[in-house]
Amino acid sequence: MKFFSHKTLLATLVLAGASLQMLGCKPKGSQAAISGDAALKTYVAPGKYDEFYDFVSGGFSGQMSVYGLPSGRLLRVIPVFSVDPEKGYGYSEESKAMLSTSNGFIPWDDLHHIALSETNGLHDGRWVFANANNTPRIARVDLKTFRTVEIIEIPNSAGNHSSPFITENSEYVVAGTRFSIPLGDNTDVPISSYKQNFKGTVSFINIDKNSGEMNLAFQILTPGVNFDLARAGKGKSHGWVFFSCYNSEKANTLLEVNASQKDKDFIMAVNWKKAEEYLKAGKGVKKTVKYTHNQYDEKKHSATSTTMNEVLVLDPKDCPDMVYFMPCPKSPHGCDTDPTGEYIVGSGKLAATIPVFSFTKIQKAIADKNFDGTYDDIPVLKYDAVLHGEVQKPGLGPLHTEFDDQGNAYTSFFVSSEIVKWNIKDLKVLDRVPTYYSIGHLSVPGGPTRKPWGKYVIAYNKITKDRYLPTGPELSQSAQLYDISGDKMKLLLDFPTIGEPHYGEAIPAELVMKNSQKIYKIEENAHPAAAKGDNYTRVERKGNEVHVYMTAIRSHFTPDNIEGVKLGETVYFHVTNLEQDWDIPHGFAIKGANNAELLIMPGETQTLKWVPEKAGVFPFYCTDFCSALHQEMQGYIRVSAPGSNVPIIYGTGTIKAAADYKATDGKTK
Ligand SMILES: [Cu+2]
Repeated sequence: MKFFSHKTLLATLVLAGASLQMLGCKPKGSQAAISGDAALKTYVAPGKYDEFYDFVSGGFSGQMSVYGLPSGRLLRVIPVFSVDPEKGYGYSEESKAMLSTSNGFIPWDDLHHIALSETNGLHDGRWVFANANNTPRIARVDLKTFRTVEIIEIPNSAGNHSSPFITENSEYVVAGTRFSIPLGDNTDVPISSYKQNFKGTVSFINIDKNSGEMNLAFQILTPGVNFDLARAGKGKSHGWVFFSCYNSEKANTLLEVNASQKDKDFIMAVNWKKAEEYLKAGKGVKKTVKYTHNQYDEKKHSATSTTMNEVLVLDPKDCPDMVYFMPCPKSPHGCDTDPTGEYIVGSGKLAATIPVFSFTKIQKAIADKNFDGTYDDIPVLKYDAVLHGEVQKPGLGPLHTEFDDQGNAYTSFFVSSEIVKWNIKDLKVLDRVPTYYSIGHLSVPGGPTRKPWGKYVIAYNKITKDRYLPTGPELSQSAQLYDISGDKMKLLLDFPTIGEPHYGEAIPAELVMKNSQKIYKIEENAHPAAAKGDNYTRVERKGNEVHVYMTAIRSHFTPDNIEGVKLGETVYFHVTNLEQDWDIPHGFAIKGANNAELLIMPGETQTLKWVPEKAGVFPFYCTDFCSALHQEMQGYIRVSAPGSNVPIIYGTGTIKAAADYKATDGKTK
């Protein structure tokens, strides 16, 4: 047996003192929280796959990121609401329409929440939905391609926070407005007239069973509160959606004080089956609005944007028995239904307890008209009549709850920076672990569904501080992975995230990877500017525009020499990637373009717009390393003075004049 020398002992004590000082105000057990086998449990050997995909919001990056779990490896950033020069998203002519709104082209948004599509209350691995919190929109990402294929704007809304929560069979995704606003024709009103003129809405966006296409089915007019989060009922509570809301005080200034006056705000319970009946009975009032509906056609490799002008609005005043309020302490954020659909958990940011409501009791209170008056003419159910019970002294600042497959709930606590595990039936606290630091949402794989897969809980944290090497004033955002397979939760892993990770949903990899698309079939390419072979390549002048119909294949562009463009003309490069192999994209970039690159997948056509600003010869090249001769994959385009008589000539290897080609069908004579 060895003894510590005095020197070693002294060093150990000094170190211990230093680390105690560093720990300072951190949660207890910061260093001891890692269990011995954490590395083994998160190790995914090189060449092996992770067990889960985790789709995580990118917050103010406007994008969604995809991680493998349990490794925490970043697999992909999917551009959704923000332009992405890496992928040409929002820069290529084809993708610009995805970011069209009633306010014009918007290159950015703030993506908060994720909803995976469901069938029979289970994740089906088809689509993932995301919300834009700034300019209200919902996006659909196709999990065959991991690409954003649809974005629908939400009218009569401002700050689409309470979104895109999904019903059990993906009948609807919902969208509750964070800000109430003046609606209708005259919105130019004093802000101080909030109580008279400001209204909220919740929207129900229908999802087509087969195509996934979204359609704004109806909106419900609500009092001027702020909607925060929502969850659909399941099982016995199928047909209902529960929305948390704060600011029942209807404050319009200094909300941190003025919207925190009442002991209880509300969870709003909406019976959407009833709403459907009212729609059928013609109770929906057509309102004139303006919103865009953007769709990406995977055959034409192009997005189109359609302006919509109408929405059906249901007013609870005309539709009794459709909307109820349940009192919920205090400024609730999370509003989560357990796997059975019987329990609805409210998480009041300023509350000292967690109220758990019973769907059975809600139904009884409605039947018995057990009301505590009304709020803007909408019945308020008696708190005690709908309450299953309260979790006592759970922690500080409860935000959000998810569930495992054993009847347990996991609630995040922002203020006390921890995850607390408790039993849904007897409401007893079972375990708590610190998070580093200030957790917002959390997620259990399958946690919002009828059959959670359990195994892990992931913390999405608001503050990172000292968890990684410092990178100046701005630090990476952070998530943490905990093992929940035993009685006690165990911290396994920290991993950095892109933007602010508000929320994520994880799904077993096997449900997604089997559908993953490898290429776009060239014979199915219906892009009007596709060149599906080198003999279709050409350069055409159309008025003030020059269109280059170009192909890319290892390792050359056709054409790679182009002359005859005149200053003042706009050049469109329509580049078709002729490859039919997985993982062989080609890129396209040209010197001095006020634009991004194109990144063109096998079989795809994309277009770069370029307005030359001076005469000269400009090189272009492939940006994505594609072969041993990738560096040779380059070309030149010559731009001449406006009055020049340089003819259009082009080619690769052999240079031809434009006259050798028929402009109409692009085929050689
Ligand atoms: Cu290349």
